[in-house]
Amino acid sequence: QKKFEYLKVGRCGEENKVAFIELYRPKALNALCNGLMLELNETFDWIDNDNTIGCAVITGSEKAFAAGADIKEMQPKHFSEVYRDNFLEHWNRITRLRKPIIAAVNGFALGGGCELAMMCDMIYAGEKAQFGQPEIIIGTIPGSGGTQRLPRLVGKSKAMEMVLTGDRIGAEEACKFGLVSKVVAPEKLVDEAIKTADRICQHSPLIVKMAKEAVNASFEMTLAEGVHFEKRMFHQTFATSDRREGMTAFVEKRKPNFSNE
Ligand code: CO8
Repeated sequence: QKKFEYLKVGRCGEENKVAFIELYRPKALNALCNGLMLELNETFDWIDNDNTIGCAVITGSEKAFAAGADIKEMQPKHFSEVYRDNFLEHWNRITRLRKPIIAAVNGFALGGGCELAMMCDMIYAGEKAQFGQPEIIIGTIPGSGGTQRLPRLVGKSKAMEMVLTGDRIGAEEACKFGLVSKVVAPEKLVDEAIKTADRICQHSPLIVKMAKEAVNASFEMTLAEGVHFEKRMFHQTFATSDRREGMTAFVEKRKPNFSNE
């Protein structure tokens, strides 16, 4: 695996099908500088293109998942520059990832860090994790989906409270509001996320992609459009060998042997 400056990337899981990404910029609490984001995007290309990878897990350190966009990098910028160069436009590459990605969040997930976690498919949190959109404190607003994804996940009142005050919420509260689906002891967090990734890897990778696409459609479509889209996708599973194998294995009382076709 390639050596990166700001990431540790590898493979794990029972059958080595899980891509593992650790944000590694300890001096700056994993603040998301441009170099780090470019390395992440390169990693996402690899995950999408490598057919032996079924799922991904992304984490940070025990102290910080990521403390936001790099404020020192942003501090001297002017409107003309950020508008002209479409600053941060490439930060949402992760939302085009077709394989599932689980964020395992210990410590701070602030600003862009919280937004990065929300762009993942699910978030598991360590008991001491803290989520927040503190941009207002430094005179700006969330710039990578925070004002849009947070209200969809936690509702308007909690999202407004977080975005307008900059106050952080802890793991339990994040779980209560639906931002996070599981809270575990910090030292068990990564293993727990890998365990879930491994479960996903047992299924047909082809059908997993279709399931992810269908769930994501619910955020972009009306209910009627979404249900129609789902039905068509459901019908399409009947064009795959893996649908036939899955149902045949059930009938024959054996484990399925999926081919990704
Ligand atoms: N950018 C750059 N450096 C940072 C950042 C950051 N976001 N966060 C922490 N650091 C650095 C500190 O400057 C410090 O470096 P140094 O030792 O050289 O002074 C080092 O990390 C350690 O930090 P602290 O000493 O502050 O550690 P504490 O434990 O005292 O405090 C906090 C931890 C509370 C997390 C504190 O560091 C903090 O408030 N950080 C800033 C959090 C923040 O405001 N984040 C939002 C940034 S704005 C943003 O994300 C815009 C989103 C744009 C879109 C993003 C797309 C994904």
